[in-house]
Amino acid sequence: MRLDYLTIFPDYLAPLRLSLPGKAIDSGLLDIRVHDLRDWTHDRHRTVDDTPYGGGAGMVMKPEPFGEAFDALEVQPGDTIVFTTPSGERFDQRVAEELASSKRLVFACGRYEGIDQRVLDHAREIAEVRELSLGDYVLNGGEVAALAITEAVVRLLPGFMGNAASLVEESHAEHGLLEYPVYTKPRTWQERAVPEVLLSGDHARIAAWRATESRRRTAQRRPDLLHPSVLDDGTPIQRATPADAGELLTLQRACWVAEQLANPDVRVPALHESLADVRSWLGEWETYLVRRADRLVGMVRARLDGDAWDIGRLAVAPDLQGEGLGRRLLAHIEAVAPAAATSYVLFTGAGSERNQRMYRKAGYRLRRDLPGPEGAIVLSKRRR
Ligand code: JEB
Repeated sequence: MRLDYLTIFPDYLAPLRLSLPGKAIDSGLLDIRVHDLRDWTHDRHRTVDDTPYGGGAGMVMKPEPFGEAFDALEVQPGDTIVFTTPSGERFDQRVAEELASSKRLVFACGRYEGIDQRVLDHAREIAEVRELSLGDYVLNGGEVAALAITEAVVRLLPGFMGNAASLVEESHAEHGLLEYPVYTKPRTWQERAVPEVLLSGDHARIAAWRATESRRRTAQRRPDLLHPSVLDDGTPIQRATPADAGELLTLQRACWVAEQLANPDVRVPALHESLADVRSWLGEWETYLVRRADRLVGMVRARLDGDAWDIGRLAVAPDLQGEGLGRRLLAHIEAVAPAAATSYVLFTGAGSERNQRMYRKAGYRLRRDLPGPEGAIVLSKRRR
């Protein structure tokens, strides 16, 4: 694989030669070339930046040096130009695998406020382009991101890691869980013992322990990996903010009206709540919502009460009821329950057949032993 780097700080990329095995470079598996972008300037000051059109703070990298560099390096169709940028697609293992199948990667490392947009538009006409971001935090330039991406890609190249087994074992990470904790000698260190199961020699027990630890860690640290917060059609389930209070109140009222109209014989308990009330409980309840076509169509909230995850206000816009959105919101709020929760508890209107049927199907059982508000019944379910 050929790797080119365009940067105004070529020394910043010197670690490449340290971190990638010399063997891979010497054997020709890797051909690494770091270029000083200023080599393609022509003025006395070797200028690579200029003020932004439209005004604003900071400087923008001018297009000509990049354009000349692409020409000089004979970037061509089939090559991939990687722009590291805070506004890029998130770089992850899947992207690393895609990049690993490329013959040549050309990293364009920006600085200042970024690179003139026309460089990207031009790049798309001469090669494949990926705009990639390491994550949601701000760096001063693209070099560190280019280093990280390189390391993640290069270790995937066939013949790079002498150890084939360690690549196989990593399929674990690709199953989308965090790694289990690892231990080595000595058996006891500073009064801390290695978990007994790992010394047992019982491979089935060890595998089971590791799987449990992986899940526990993932649930605690990265619940998003266990339960991607999107509906089947890609609509995100988002955390509510105080700015959503008005729409949440409107959705609750619309649901109350629909519920009362559907059950004229029962008196659906009214919600006497103001906008200020909603804003105030949003601070105490973890609340999620779903928007469709810029309209709030679903919500649910929960908070921890002892070891119970107290779920409530599950609401779906009346015109969208019966499409499974309520079930998905329920599954979501269950999935995000903190590790301390050992059961789910919720109230529902005593007269609401439909809701009760949905909760029963989701595994909830009537709890006559637990107190609930007037006109409501209490349901609960053990956490698995
Ligand atoms: C990458 C870069 C800058 C707005 C603010 C700051 C070129 N995950 C990441 N965070 N920051 C970057 C990144 C990646 N990949 C990154 C390239 C540049 C930041 N800046 C500074 C630009 N715009 C300039």
